[in-house]
Amino acid sequence: MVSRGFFGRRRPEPPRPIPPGQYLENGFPVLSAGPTPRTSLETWTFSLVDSMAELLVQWSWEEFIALPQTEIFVDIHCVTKWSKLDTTWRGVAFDTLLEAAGITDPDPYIMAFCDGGYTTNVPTADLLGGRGMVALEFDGAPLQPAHGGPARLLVPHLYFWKSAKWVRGLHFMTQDRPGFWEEAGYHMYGDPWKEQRYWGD
Ligand SMILES: Nc1nc2c(c(=O)[nH]1)N[C@H]1C(S)=C(S)[C@@H](COP(=O)(O)O)O[C@H]1N2
Ligand SMILES: [Mo]
Repeated sequence: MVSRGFFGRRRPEPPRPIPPGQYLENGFPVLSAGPTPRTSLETWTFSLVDSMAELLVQWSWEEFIALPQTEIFVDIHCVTKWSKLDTTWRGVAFDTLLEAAGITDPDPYIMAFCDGGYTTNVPTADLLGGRGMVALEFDGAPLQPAHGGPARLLVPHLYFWKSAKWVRGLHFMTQDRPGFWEEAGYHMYGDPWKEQRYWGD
């Protein structure tokens, strides 16, 4: 199964433009605000929570990996100025989560929450149409713990801090609110092509 949001348009071969102020990185730097949490897959769950803090749905690991998965092929851009081209990810598209949960009219924002306490806010529309997923694999292998394994949010068209590692669920919100880095001065939206790095950009 292939997601149209990522495969629908043909991209030029590298070298191709990268967002302003970025440089190309061939490795895969690890950037974490704290230690790598270790949650056993027996107790791992993924939850969707509504704006009144009511649990809408909760999947166990076994249930989650049984959901339909998609593969995506994208460039990623970190606010610390590295960009990495042609990364391959596999996971469960946000559209699939909504469908599985029977949610047809989601609130306009989400706050991703994670093991370790990290949070980040994203407009719901930015996750729709194949543009956001919960990634379980990178480059054909299970996501390494340092890179967010067992599961991370992936929103590749926004700066990479929006791609929350060790994600455990999404809180829907009726209004936008800042997450961990957004409270500390990072931009509320974070479009790399507009260099929306910090407040006021
Ligand atoms: N839970 C959690 N997710 C996180 C972070 C974090 O500190 N904790 N750092 C963010 C930032 S600032 C970046 S650039 C990317 C880095 O992902 P990587 O370590 O896989 O390169 O993860 C994002 N997701
Ligand atoms: Mo970052």
